[in-house]
Amino acid sequence: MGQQGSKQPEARVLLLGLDNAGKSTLLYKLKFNSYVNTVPTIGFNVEMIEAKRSKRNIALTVWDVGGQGQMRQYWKSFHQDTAAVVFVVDSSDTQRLDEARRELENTLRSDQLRGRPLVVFTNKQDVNGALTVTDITERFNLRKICSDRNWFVQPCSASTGFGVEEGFQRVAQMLKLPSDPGMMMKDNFRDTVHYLRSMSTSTKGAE
Ligand code: G3D
Ligand code: MG
Repeated sequence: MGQQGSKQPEARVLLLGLDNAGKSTLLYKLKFNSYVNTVPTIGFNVEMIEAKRSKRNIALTVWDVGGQGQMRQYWKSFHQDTAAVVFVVDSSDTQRLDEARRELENTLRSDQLRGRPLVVFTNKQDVNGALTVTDITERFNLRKICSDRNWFVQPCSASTGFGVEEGFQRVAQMLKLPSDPGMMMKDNFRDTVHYLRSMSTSTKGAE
């Protein structure tokens, strides 16, 4: 399809977490380096961002799937072809930490995500009293639940931008590319990448 001749590797990143964790704020901070007044995501947002991996540019399609209860049943349909999972936690919301942990555990049980790296963003570090990386690593029992995959915990504030780019650089280093052993890319993924690329080209043309 349209990707013939394109040398730039592409990979899908899933952005998950409970509603209100800060996923959409994170995505738009990364994409536009600006604060976007978010509304609860119904359905999903998807954006293409460029990242560096071993001096090469790679294109990440980042899927922000709505975190509200009724949407969570659809998370599974996004697992296919995923190169890395990003899980965003509201570190200031201690009351929902167990709910977040359960959702993460459920996600990691997916066969299609077996061996895929995980980066947890402990978001809202700008809030007084926010839990630290160490707190969340322990409360989520990450060493145990990630014994069979690469994982990393990135402190961040999607509002201020602290830790956001750094965390995504880490995602780019850790993710599994379609050319890596055991990874396959399906046509529907290629089509999505192609579509997003053509959209961003036509938007640039309109400016
Ligand atoms: P979601 O996409 O995970 O559901 P959103 O979450 O990105 O919509 O963010 C939910 C709320 O958290 C928003 O506030 C947003 O401004 C806020 N938020 C996101 N990231 C941070 C952060 O790093 N620090 C702080 N203090 N707030 C953050 P509103 O008030 O618009 O609902
Ligand atoms: Mg959202």
